[in-house]
Amino acid sequence: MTFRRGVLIVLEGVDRAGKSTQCARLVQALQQNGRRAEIIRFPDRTTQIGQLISSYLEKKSNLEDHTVHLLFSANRWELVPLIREKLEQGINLVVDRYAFSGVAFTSAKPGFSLDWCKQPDVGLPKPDLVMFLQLSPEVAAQRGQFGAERYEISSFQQTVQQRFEEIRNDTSINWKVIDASRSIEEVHTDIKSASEKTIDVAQHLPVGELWR
Ligand code: ADP
Ligand code: 2DT
Ligand code: MG
Repeated sequence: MTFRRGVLIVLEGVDRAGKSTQCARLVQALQQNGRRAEIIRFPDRTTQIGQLISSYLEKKSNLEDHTVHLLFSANRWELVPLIREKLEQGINLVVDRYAFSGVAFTSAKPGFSLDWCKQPDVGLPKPDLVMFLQLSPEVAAQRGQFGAERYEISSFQQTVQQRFEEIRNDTSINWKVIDASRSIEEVHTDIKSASEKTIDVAQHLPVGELWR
């Protein structure tokens, strides 16, 4: 039997688009189909770097904007050995936010270019598929109020949405835009089908390098 690696599938999108809900549903569905699958989320708030980030997001501490950007990136790099190990073991990884959130959120701040924001993440394991859960701010608002975390302000989120649109012009990435305004089940059906197709193709290919 030829060896098949796990694939790296990322879900991105604005706040309340349904990323966390759909990551959990996808992992469950892949497992039910007899595949190995696990969830990873960024930021991973459990590590020492993740705790610095979490405290910043909860507004319990302040960090300079470049510094926190580099910490978000470092939080991905510290997980790379684990990510590579899992993929090599044939475990499919479903990732709740990745470097695209990193670029979209920091570049929504004044004085940050997309290009500068991308640099620290150049060379990360490249996702085989990035699904962008598309949702208008109006529909997102119907899904409940913002929480109290640092970036949960509607004017900032609108700028983040614009940055995501720019980032999606990057044709080196396998993007799939998903209409996230539908029911959880309808969205899930699309996400599962795109993921299964990606697994069939990408499991035979080497893992790429992001933005390189
Ligand atoms: P995200 O991780 O993108 O911020 P969540 O998965 O946490 O989004 O979902 C935000 C809220 O919206 C939750 O209360 C969730 O139950 C609800 N929700 C998720 N998907 C849908 C959907 N397709 N339709 C309606 N409500 C949804
Ligand atoms: P959630 O835990 O609710 O997803 O919110 N963020 C995330 C960044 O600014 N840079 C990054 O690199 C990443 C991964 C998005 C986490 C918040 O952190 C922001 C919302
Ligand atoms: Mg979430």
